[in-house]
Amino acid sequence: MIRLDASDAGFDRAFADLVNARREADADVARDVATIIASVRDQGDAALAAFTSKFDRHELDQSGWRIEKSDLVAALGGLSDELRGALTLARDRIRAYHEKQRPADSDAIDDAGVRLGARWRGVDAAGMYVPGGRAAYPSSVLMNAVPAKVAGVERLVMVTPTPDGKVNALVLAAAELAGVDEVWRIGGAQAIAALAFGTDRIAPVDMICGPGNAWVAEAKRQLYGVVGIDMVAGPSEIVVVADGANDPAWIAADLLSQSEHDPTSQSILLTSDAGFADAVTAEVDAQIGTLATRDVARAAWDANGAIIVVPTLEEAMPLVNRLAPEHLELAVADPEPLFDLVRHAGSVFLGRNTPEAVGDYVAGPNHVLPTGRRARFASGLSVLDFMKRTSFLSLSDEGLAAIGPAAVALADAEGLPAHARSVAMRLSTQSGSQS
Ligand code: HSO
Ligand code: ZN
Repeated sequence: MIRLDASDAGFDRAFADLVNARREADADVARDVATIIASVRDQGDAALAAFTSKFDRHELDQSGWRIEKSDLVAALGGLSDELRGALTLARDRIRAYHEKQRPADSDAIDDAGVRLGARWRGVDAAGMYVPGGRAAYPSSVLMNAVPAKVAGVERLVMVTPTPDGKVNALVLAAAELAGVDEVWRIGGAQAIAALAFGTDRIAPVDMICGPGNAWVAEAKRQLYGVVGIDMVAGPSEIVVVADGANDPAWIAADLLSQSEHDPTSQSILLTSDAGFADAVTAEVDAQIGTLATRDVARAAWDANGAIIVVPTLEEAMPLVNRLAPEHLELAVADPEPLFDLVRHAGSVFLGRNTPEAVGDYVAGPNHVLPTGRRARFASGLSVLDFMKRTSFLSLSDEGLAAIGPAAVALADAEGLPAHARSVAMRLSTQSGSQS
């Protein structure tokens, strides 16, 4: 953890280092991923079986390539009532929030008499990556699958590694609740390549969503263009802006809720109260050892944690905008004036009573958010990521007469005579029929 004070002489430099610190994949990953992608493109299912044997230590021909619908139903049925109820509440709230994102079609005749509009349609097939191991979160299954289904995606294909052949019942239960259509037991860059190109067994998809490790993220980046992708996700982060009236234990818990995700996660506190900064530091140290996730949380907090003391919380906000954090908590009694100053953040948690963890699970907005300062130009996962827009136009005689001559002039200027002629011919027929 580093502690900075905005009024210190070297602050600008130290803050710039914090903003620019790279916590993402290196060139070796890119090279390995390119090799894996090429193998899957050329050898299809045989490559998938070989990589699964090597990385996940089971043979797909024996353990089974797919997880069947009956297994998903059984996984859901096997949950405790409490957990099934919690997942169902989460699913319903996420669905209600995302249903409001469904865009409206447009269709209107403008002043020139030209009919113009756009129609939104879902992609036919989407692939969803679900990590194995530490980050196999049922909540993320819901956050990815529900917007896809709200968008009208008919074939939603989940891929997930089953290390040593072990399936994750919670993930399967969430898949069933969310309406996933197909599940394949493959993971890593090879699974992304299979979704993009298709194999004999697996039909290709049109876009791919879902978080993954550095290899998965790199595979999505390399295959963008062959398929659509939701985003390139990097390590998670939280920025908490808090005054001295908060309970230091609450704020410490919030910071640790992000640190425990991954050793590369980042948690940053900005506060105007130096004594509060000391108290939170002590609380983090006290709480961290009590977590079952302490090794990960400690590694992340030690390497990437930061506490920054600022003269006033208003002065924290330009720093927040430079960080463009994935999650931003404004832990003050009246967050509105600070909220008005936020320009770049994936999701904002307003007030002392709104911890990020509620948004991770059950509030409704998506928890798949832009990381690594991408909130400067990107947004959280939404229904729109699974849709595309088709524009349309239709010209009446009147409309063609109004705007056609300008098209002819521009076609002539660009040296494209067939363009000019295709418009001009229609215009002359029209003027002929009028005379
Ligand atoms: N905070 C994570 C999402 C998550 N948290 C899933 C718990 N489970 C990234 O936004
Ligand atoms: Zn989380």
